Amino acid sequence: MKNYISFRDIENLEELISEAIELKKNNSASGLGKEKTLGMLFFNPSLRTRLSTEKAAKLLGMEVMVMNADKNGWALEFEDGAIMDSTKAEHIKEAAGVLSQYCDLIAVRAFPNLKDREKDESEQVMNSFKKYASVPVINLESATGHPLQALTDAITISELKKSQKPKVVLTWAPHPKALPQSVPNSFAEIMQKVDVDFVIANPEGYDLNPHITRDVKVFHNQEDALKDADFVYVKNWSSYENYGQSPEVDKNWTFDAEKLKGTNNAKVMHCLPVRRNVVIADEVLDSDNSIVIHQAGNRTFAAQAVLKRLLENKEN
Ligand code: AN0
Ligand code: CP
Repeated sequence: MKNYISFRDIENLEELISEAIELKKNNSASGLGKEKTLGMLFFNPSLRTRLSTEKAAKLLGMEVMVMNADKNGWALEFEDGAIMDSTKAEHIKEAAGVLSQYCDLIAVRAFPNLKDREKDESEQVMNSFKKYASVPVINLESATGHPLQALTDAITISELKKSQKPKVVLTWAPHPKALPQSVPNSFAEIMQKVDVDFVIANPEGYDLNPHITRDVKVFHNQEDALKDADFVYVKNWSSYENYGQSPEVDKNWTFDAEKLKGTNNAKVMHCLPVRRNVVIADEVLDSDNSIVIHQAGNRTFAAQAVLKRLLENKEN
């Protein structure tokens, strides 16, 4: 693996999932990262991604440097040929070049602005790091994807499934703030690559990018979609069609005990952070059906498997 910017950078998904589960049982690669440094840059807040990726790097023996780029770094210019006489103090060409002097791997979190769809879809921040860094780049959630989360989710389903081909439902839920489509995009992509029966439920006006969902069945009726579900992945996202907006929804889409009853005693997933009693009701989050903490625990092993691949590739 040369970079981990999208889950499409994974060469053999089944193998990587097995490797992460193996690493969880036995940290057999603890010396691989000796004298190597991971640099992490955050343009947005994080709890899980920051700490699990740091932990994963340390389990491999790496050093870790973390920077809140939005608060502590110089404001970065990403446009080529820009005349930098305004507020941006440093160009990504120098910033990525310099970071590559200090780090063996660079990881970046940069959310979309949710205003200009075309600009967000160009993945300017992630692609600029890829272009100007001379070391591998890792996506810690970008404008359109969250591939470390998606790998975690595939690992979690693979670990906990009780049948060969479980039914997995991704359902939209309400949220007071407009959120990126990154998590559902990457989840929908990875679910199309593993052996599950996958459907999506969302209100009208909230269909995800059809180039991502492709042939996946999309229900606008949540109850119909939830029937016989073995896993329910709950997540809010803002509208893709009416880009970045949150059009009003007439039905109640909060995932509660009543909705859970309509499933096959499903395990309930969420990437976290979750707004209790808005996205998922207390009664569900506090029940044995919720696997959100277990899921967050797996972030470490997904990150460890990815960092291991990137380090191994560098050595070859
Ligand atoms: C972010 C999102 O929905 O993309 C991060 C989730 C991992 N969530 C919030 O901003 C609440
Ligand atoms: N799931 C996830 O990426 O969480 P953080 O935003 O806390 O990193």
